[in-house]
Amino acid sequence: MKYKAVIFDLDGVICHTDKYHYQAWKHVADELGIYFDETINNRLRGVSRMESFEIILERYSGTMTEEEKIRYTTEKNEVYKELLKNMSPDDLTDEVKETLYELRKMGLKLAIGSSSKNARFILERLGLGDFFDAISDGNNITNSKPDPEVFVKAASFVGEEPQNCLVVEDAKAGLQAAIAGGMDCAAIGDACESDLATWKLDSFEMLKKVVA
Ligand code: B16
Ligand code: MG
Repeated sequence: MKYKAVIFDLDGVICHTDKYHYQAWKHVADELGIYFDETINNRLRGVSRMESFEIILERYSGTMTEEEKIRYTTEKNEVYKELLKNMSPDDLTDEVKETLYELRKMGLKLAIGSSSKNARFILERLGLGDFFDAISDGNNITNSKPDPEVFVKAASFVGEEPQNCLVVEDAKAGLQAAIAGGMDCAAIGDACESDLATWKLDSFEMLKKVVA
């Protein structure tokens, strides 16, 4: 086996909360009269909540105090959490579920490395609350991707050296984070546009071949 552990990004890899992030940010952007579309939303993948808001504010002509920024990011999170309540185990595809169970059968340790502070709630909604060997998320880091902290912590939580871990990511910032942490990375979805990845996945189940 090439690796001992696989560290999965959550949003855009295990599930598609990206559409809910979009809707919640759109709500705030509309309130402020800021132009916001799917292309701008793609730049928010893997980026922390406040850094995401700073990207949205690039198109804002006014000024905003730190207090106001906290108010709007809190509002975004409230809208987002309401949308997350719509999620259920049906939002986990059979392909992702079966692949996860097969990787576990192969003896790999499986962890989450997500920038989201809502990661545990999302995993519970998906019926994966107890599945992973470790969860490293927005609550246990100081620096978000492309800083490697979230993945370095995930590797240490499962007791593996970075060189024995494979990171699976849908965001360029996540690929950069994995590389900075000394890990191989597999790109899926949007991240396939970057040439940084060790592997490019055409599908989630292709992971079984990549790790073998
Ligand atoms: P929250 P990931 C990231 O999740 C999202 O891709 C990104 O859009 C979001 O801003 C970030 O989590 C923080 O999320 O507001 O829930 O703390 O891709 O790292 O799993
Ligand atoms: Mg992601």
